[in-house]
Amino acid sequence: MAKLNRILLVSLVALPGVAMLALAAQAGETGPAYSQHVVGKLRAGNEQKDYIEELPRLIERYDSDGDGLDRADLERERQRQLARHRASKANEMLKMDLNADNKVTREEATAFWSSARKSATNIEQKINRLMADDTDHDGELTLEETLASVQTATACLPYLGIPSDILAADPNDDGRVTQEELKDMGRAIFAAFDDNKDGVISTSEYSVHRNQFRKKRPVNFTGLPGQCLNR
Ligand SMILES: [Ca+2]
Ligand SMILES: [Ca+2]
Ligand SMILES: [Ca+2]
Ligand SMILES: [Ca+2]
Repeated sequence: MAKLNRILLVSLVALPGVAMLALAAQAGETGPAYSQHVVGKLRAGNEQKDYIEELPRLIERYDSDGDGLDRADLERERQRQLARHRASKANEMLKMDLNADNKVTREEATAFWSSARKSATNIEQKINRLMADDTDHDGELTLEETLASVQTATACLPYLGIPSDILAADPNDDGRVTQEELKDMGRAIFAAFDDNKDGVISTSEYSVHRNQFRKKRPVNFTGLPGQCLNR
């Protein structure tokens, strides 16, 4: 669980939504917005029909009301992710609460981690990391302190792993990407790859254009509060 938690935190921090926006602006990228997620579904050997038929799946799982992908869908998914993350941190903390008072002391954490296989230094490091969330420094890490630390750490994270760039590439910019718009995006991308217009993406067409699309910076939709964008 601790490992999972670390992986989640690393992946949360590593995804550069806001940084990407800044870089794109610096690089002065122009041209039509496109979604890396939509490009990413295209494979060498694809016929247009097969590629386009796959695309609805990109948004179906988020678009729970079936009216296209909009900001509310992204926000709901983001809230789900963050709630899972809070639950995971609370679980980590509570399993060390050996006397069941909803607080963890250094003594409890030491008792929890003590084992012949861990060095004293290793345990000390773990405890220091844990107790860094004891924000009032009273020697007791409460559940509230744990949850508040997660909230602070994640408040300005972008839409992680959620295809928010599809919304950023909305062709008519009305804040909603319908299945038909998504397919239109796919058709445009397919046409950009299919140099000889034979309706199939050959291996060489794929590799040439995949590299070109990687160099273009996709537009990202962060949807984050203003104070987060200035960080
Ligand atoms: Ca306790
Ligand atoms: Ca405390
Ligand atoms: Ca739209
Ligand atoms: Ca072709």
